[in-house]
Amino acid sequence: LLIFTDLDGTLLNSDDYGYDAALPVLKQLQELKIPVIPVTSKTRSEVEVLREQIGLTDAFIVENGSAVFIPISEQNLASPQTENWGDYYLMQFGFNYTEARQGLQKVAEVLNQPLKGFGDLSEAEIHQLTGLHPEDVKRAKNREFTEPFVTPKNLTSVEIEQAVNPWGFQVVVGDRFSHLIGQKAGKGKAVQWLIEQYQNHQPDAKIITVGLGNSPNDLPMLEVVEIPIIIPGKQGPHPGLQNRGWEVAILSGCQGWANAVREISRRLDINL
Ligand code: 2M8
Repeated sequence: LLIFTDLDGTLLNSDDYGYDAALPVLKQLQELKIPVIPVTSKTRSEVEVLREQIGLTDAFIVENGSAVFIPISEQNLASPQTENWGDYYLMQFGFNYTEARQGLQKVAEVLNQPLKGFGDLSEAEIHQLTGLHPEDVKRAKNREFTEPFVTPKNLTSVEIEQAVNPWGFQVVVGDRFSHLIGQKAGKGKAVQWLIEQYQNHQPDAKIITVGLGNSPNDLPMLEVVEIPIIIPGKQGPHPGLQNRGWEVAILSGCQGWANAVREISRRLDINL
């Protein structure tokens, strides 16, 4: 069993980024050596802190599927495609941050209007927009592959997409920002690649994959797992995820996450 999970609004509450209700289940999963793999818009620095706090040790996918970080302790998941990168093996799918910043500038020129990326916003501004603690703002700003920008109100998503495509980028709309990411990146591609690494390592094992997400930027991930689960917001599931016949957790945020994972495990005869 592999559990892929979005963070904001899924494992973490959307209002206060809390995760306490999920801690007992997370602990049991770790004891059973069931990998819990974050798949998020967040940066490596943000995920590293969270992994420490909640006791996760497995691989993780950052910046909307731009990179997979595999801890060196999980050497069996490394492949000829991965590179040694500090304490990790890195599989990069997207651009680097300098390229993403240059991309945003070019797109702003084409659209003939300023686009405010994280690199243009002060820490105070990001704090105000996200409610992140100042220390976490620093980590969110410490980007390596993608640039989130404030979605311009006067343009449609099609217009933005058309402006970024010729430069090799795509736009992923997150909970609060739009994210400029490489066309070769994506939550779906990164998750699929990592599933293949697990499968290559255990060719005879029947690996069951679960994915949990709350917003349309999780669609590509939910489409490549066997058991997709939607975590609803306070007003119910996101309209962009409805009518797919996928299971919807009963509660929002970390509570919904914990209940849903317990329920799936029970059905798979895993005792949490
Ligand atoms: C950004 O990501 C969220 C998640 O969907 C968004 O687009 O609203 C990222 O920049 C992330 O690094 C940051 O932690 C988060 C804070 O809300 O915003």
